[in-house]
Amino acid sequence: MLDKSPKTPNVNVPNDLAAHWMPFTANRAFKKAPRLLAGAKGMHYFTVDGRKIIDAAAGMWCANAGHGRKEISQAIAKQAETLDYAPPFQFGIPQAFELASRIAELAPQGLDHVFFCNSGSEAADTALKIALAYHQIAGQGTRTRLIGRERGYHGVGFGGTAVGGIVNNRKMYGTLLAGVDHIPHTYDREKQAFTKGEPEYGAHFADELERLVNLHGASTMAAVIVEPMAGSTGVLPAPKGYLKRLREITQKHGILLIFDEVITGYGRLGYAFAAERYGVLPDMITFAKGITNGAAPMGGVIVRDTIHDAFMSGPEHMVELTHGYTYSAHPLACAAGLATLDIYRDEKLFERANKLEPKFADAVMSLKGLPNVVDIRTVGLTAGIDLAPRAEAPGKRGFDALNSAFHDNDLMLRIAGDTLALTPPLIVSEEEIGEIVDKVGKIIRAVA
Ligand code: PXG
Repeated sequence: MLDKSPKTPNVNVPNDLAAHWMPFTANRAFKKAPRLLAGAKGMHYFTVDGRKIIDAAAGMWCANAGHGRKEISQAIAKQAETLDYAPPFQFGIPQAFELASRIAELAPQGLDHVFFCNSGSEAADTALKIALAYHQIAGQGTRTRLIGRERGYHGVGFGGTAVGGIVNNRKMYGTLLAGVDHIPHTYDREKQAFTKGEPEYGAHFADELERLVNLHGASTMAAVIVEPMAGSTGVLPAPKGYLKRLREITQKHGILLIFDEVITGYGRLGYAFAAERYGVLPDMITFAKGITNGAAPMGGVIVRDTIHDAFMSGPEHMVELTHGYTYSAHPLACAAGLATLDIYRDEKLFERANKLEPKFADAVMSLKGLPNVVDIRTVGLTAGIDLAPRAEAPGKRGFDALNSAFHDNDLMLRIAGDTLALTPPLIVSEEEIGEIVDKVGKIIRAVA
């Protein structure tokens, strides 16, 4: 029940946590022992009680340039004063065009058109809708089947949930979309445990797509969507050669390939996009998070020329794609995006992540041998550490680690069940990597 009796206002700490139903959160546990944040600067958060917490999660895979970047906040403030909002349908702002050009420039050759939305979930749904519409326009309207991957995460819209492959995110929501299928995930602990970077074993998991083609028929298949590195499920880097093989199979059968780069985009794997790291050209790339350093909501889809151009026919007064959001290319997000891309460029943060990768991998691998550590995976500036689950309580050891990190070790990390994910801002120093790994070692012992 909400306590609606008069209260003394307190600017720092809310006196009632009941009203806010928190997303993807264990609400009751949180409200008993809140993890409340009040500020952020560089590599750190500050709690409401004034503790300084080192951020090993870039917020939630967003703040690649670190927190509290003045260039970004000032750009947002200036934009809010000059033009707070403009309708994105039938009107435009110069910043949106500039940002789209800058993003297209960073993307692989041939991916030259950007459709804006406000989140990774919207980006996934947008890409899936573009794929379906494209096939209709191209005279192949029978291609309606969408293929995701087990353990994949593409946000929480109905489209993204349907192609997603995390059972807890799917099982409560009915039949989702019809005509969806999944290829298997790429993880085999026995063959891959404690690998730095892309595992040698597992390219053949892509061949399962051939099996689905044989089952459903290529003429029914619209698109395959995968994360180049599966993030939310607990950091699963693509096996060597896997993405290339997916590209070959999709190309052979006229199926579009969508890379969900909501996490891997903007430097996380040491390149602007993972597509570049793997030398594989998808038909669409979805992005969000890092585009604004997390400072304003924004997502989008980068679309291949041939797909975009197919829509540009028919009477010129007609809307070519009946899709978009009130806040597509929102002025504040565009301003934040432009300022963010300046920082990434000027500070060479993608290259920085690339250079730091081996040191980061070595540091995290040093945790091998600690109690309950059953696997460690690293790629780019990201690591997943699997802890053995507590008997009869899957997820509890991970949850305990999250709490031990925040309350006792001044560290923020992400958890996926009993997997700890480390994914610090790309500005992280070698010293700070050492500090993070030391803290994680203490936490792993504390939850043993
Ligand atoms: N695609 C991918 C690959 C993602 O990682 C989304 C889509 C959805 O984005 P939005 O902006 O709609 O949330 C994501 C989101 C975690 C974690 O703990 C990861 C995400 C979200 C929340 C938690 O790993 N990724």
